[in-house]
Amino acid sequence: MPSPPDALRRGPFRAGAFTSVLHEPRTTVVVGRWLGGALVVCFLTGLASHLLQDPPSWLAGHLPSRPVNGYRVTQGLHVISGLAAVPLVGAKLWAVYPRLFEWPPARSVLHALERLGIAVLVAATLLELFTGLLNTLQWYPWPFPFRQTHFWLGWLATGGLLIHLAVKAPLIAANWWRRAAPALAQRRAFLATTTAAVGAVTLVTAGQSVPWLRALDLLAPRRPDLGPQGLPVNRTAAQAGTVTVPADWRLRVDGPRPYQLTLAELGELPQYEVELPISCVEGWSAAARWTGVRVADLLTRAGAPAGTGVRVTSLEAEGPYRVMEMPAQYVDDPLSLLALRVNGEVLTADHGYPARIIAPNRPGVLQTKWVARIEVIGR
Ligand SMILES: Nc1nc2c(c(=O)[nH]1)N[C@H]1C(S)=C(S)[C@@H](COP(=O)(O)O)O[C@H]1N2
Ligand SMILES: [Mo]
Repeated sequence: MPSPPDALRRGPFRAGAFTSVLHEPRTTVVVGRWLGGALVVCFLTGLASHLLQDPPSWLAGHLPSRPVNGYRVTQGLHVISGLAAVPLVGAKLWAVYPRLFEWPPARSVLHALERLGIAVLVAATLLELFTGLLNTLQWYPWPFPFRQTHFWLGWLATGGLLIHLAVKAPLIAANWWRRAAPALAQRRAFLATTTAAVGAVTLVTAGQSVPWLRALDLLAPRRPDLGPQGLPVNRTAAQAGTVTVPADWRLRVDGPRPYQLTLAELGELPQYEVELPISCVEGWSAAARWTGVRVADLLTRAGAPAGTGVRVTSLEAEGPYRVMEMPAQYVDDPLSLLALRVNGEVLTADHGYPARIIAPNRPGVLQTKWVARIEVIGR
């Protein structure tokens, strides 16, 4: 490629425009290792969340209903690693940003392609972290669907990251060990500051899913122990379009022997008490004590054999979580309830009165509130 004339070399493009000694590979590699680790955890836990929430049909029957807190842990880690990645990506970009003003801007077609790849990687990563952060705040100021966009950006960022690692492998290897580079007081201070920033961000937000950090949960959007009946509400009855429960509400169960039950009749069936968390995809989770009827018992009564999945429909007029499908392994799990009570009290409207679903190891979005109908959908 022909070199651009030197007269164009101004401002940050000048030689020696950046004076910090920390724009060097060892600092970049150390921060990059932490960032890479956070992004890999975030990607894998995000993938797990996506598959649990919206499994392809070949997988739906194989998702495990145990461990009970599985989704709580993976989604907690997803949000913790994503938030930790924010200061890390800042530190990483600061270490390398002088490269943005490299001269000449492109030495060869390959070099130009490599820079383009980095642009895609940086853009996808920043957008991914930004949309994820806003999602934890339940703020969706964009016209595109969050989940699909977040999913595909995740693949783009992770693919870009793998290519980046492959291209930089020699440089990373050469700077991996401490003895590879001279010790610098500034580097130690910079890494210590970065560690402190990550620690602070984690400590003041992780309490939204880690019970013993709850007292420090200052910046997270939720305190998992605050809310009616000791449990946050993600979407109130009013936000769901003021769900009206008809005075003659009946649970309708459709299967080989369809039937309907009033709330009083449901209350007369054998009741079970389970301790299960609501693990919201938006980052908070909280355990509660639920009481109600086993979903499996309701199906047996409808003449459905074990091993049948169901579709659950809410009274809600519309909304993405109005209809939910529950594969057979969750239906058959004795912990899966049609709950009538939480923490010893009849459900309030916001927690899903008159009846809601609670099942182990499932995302909060699938814990359907204001249940109207359960229908057998086969194996
Ligand atoms: N019908 C219906 N059920 C729903 C929702 C909804 O919007 N509509 N929100 C879900 C979400 S996102 C979560 S996290 C849980 C929260 O339950 P809670 O509000 O009782 O804590 O309910 C789920 N059940
Ligand atoms: Mo949620």
